[in-house]
Amino acid sequence: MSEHGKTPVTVLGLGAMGTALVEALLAAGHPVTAWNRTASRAEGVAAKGATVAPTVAEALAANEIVIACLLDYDSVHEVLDPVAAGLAGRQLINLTNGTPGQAREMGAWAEELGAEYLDGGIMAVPPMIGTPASFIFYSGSGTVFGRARTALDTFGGVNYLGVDPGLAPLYDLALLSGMYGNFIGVIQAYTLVGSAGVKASELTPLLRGWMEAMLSSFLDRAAEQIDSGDYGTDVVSNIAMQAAAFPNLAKAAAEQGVSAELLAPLQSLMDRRVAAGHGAEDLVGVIEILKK
Ligand code: FVH
Repeated sequence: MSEHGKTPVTVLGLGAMGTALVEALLAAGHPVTAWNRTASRAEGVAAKGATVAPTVAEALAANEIVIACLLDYDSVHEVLDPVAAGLAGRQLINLTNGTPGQAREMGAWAEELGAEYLDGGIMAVPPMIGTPASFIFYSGSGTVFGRARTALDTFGGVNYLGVDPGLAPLYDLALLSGMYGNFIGVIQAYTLVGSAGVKASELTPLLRGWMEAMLSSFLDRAAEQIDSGDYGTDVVSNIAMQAAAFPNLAKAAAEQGVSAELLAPLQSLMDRRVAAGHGAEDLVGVIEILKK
């Protein structure tokens, strides 16, 4: 504990996100020891009060709570494997993006070395860290989550999902899947109107209103249908109708001389669902193909 009762924390990785985490901890009065492979990237946080460790081993030795925020799980192993013995007695919190399988492997590996492990999935970009818009999924050791809680609270909201370390990345990647699906549709919309010389900013208010209206009604209806397994109730736009109209999106793109490659996978899913006899049901029934 610092003289102000704030838990001291070690942070490994001072990329855009690691730096934002360190700054949030320092702003809340937590003593921070930081390490980064490229030492020059530590200068900014050093100026704000972080202690910069010259080696990973010294960073590990400095504090019981160790947060890793590196590029990927391979880089976490690259950094920690050579100093693995130093993990004994540590509480390792890994906020690096990865898969559920990677998180479970790392949790088991850390445990064998005598460390407790908490995984995290950050649902924010660096400027959001420390604001109410940021939140992080955690799963793994509940003990670590409890002990590190005051430090973790400085990053934004927290959502602890249970002892399986794979759950935090699972939820993280589920939300990112939703985000990327939306982003890619928006990019296609801008491409299509752009082919007629329309500025993206002209389309934005129309697209925003449309997306907000469609997505908010879709979310609740889809969840209800998926949970019940009944895709045929209260269908206002059945999938057979949608599969018949959907080719026009690609045809319009071709007429305008732009690519429709982003749309092909959904056309295929809709066609297969209709061919399997589910044409009268709702679009969300394609989940039955994805599940297999
Ligand atoms: N930035 C974002 O918007 C997202 C938001 C959600 C969470 N992600 C994940 O956070 C992890 C770190 O992302 P980042 O934004 O800090 O990434 P970079 O700025 O590219 O920094 C990468 C750090 O990783 C270090 N590093 C990379 N490879 C190695 C290695 N083999 N050995 C040691 N360190 C390595 C790198 O060090 P250096 O290049 O400065 O020496 C940076 O510290 C990530 O999982 C995101 O998916 C961010």
